[in-house]
Amino acid sequence: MNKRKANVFENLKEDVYQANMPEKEKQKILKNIMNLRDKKINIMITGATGCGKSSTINALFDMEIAKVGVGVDPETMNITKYELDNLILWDSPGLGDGKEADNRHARNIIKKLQEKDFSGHALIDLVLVILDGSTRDLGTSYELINSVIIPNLGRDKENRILVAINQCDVAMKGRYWNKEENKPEPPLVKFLEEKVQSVRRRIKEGTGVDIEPIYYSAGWKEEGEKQNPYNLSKLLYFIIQHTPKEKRLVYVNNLSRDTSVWRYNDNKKDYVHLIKKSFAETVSEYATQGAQIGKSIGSVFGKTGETIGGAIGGVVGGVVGAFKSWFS
Ligand SMILES: Nc1nc2c(ncn2[C@@H]2O[C@H](COP(=O)(O)OP(=O)(O)O)[C@@H](O)[C@H]2O)c(=O)[nH]1
Ligand SMILES: [Mg+2]
Repeated sequence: MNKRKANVFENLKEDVYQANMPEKEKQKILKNIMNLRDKKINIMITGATGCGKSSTINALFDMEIAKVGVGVDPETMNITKYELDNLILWDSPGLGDGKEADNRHARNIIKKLQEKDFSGHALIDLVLVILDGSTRDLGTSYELINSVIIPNLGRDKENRILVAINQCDVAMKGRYWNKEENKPEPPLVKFLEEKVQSVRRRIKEGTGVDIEPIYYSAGWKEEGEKQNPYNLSKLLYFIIQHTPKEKRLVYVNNLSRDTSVWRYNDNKKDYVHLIKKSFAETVSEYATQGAQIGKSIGSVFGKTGETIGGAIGGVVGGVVGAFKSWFS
């Protein structure tokens, strides 16, 4: 585990100071880096009590911030804000806490979705809706997605909502979960893929919006025992794809440095590689804007490459070389 906290912006600056290029170009790039550093990401995380919002936040990000499994008082429960540098999470109760509480939650969510940032854009970049994969009745979740969230997302709806089905390990009451390899066996995979399709269909029918849900497990910890997450890298990859490109580097400094959380994923894609590549794209498209450094970009940002690689549990040695290839 890499204990040093990543600071991708400091590394970018250092790389530029040390690079062999005209002072004028350096100044342009440094200014771009400052701009990237000032970007903020706001994510709303919502879903029924017990679906795993807190567990998901703790698994993804580098801080034990969200209390897991705390009893909720629907009367006082509201949106909780977590700030990790420029990454801001809004943990919002979903529906299913009774009519009165639900009305209040819905109002709070709608108000938050309508909020604008200082530049007049919607404050919330992305809504992550978490469903509890172990329950049959997803009625209140469809209500939340179809009647509360999607109608209030404004334009570009597909890119601002991500639906993720958690607790995939216990979707069939724990059957067909391979504990040794921390992955679902074929009957559970089939069950989960059908669930994904039925969620997709229900949202399409209800709103006309076509989204691609995914399934994962945030894992769990209990005195001395733990189960690692599954498809957490996939979830992060989808989150990044749904985040405006110029904001993506904000994640790098705040990801969990526990390499075991990123390890277990379906093999449909090499998510870890794709995540690094999306960070590299932000560097190449935004950090160097207006500057002439051409093909040398991979060699200029060597240290940054190490940081990005280390940030999601890549083996730091060997990452520098790989960084060059992420740009191609
Ligand atoms: N088996 C299993 N349990 C989970 C998973 N994610 C969360 N849990 C458990 O579900 C319960 C509720 O989780 P929590 O994160 O507090 O949900 P929240 O109310 O949405 O914040 C806790 O006991 C968690 O340990 C998972 O992927 N698999
Ligand atoms: Mg919680």
